[in-house]
Amino acid sequence: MHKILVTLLLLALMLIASCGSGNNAAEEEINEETEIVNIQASNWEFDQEAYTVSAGEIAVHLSNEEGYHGIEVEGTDISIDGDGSMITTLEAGEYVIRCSIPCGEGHNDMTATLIVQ
Ligand SMILES: [Cu+2]
Repeated sequence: MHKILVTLLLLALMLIASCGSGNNAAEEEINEETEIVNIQASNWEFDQEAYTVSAGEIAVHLSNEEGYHGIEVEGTDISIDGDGSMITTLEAGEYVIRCSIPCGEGHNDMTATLIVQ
């Protein structure tokens, strides 16, 4: 009887350990120098006209406050649908942020600028 209990306990520990190590790609490590851009989307605008960051590694977070939107940043590999995050490296410049999901009448007005200095 005691052996069975010990076996069950070990199995439980192994399950917990394997869950804990199952990192998904969205949780890539963010180092201290990574700049974070928080973008909030609603119908039909982003919360800022322009977002400014320093060149280098940046983490982009998109959250939908209202409706269902996404972003694409022209000239970069940034593409997020709905709520999500992406890490990428950008050179200095100005990039156009657009909603990537046909979200209704104001869709074409959903643009903003990402300024990388
Ligand atoms: Cu849209």
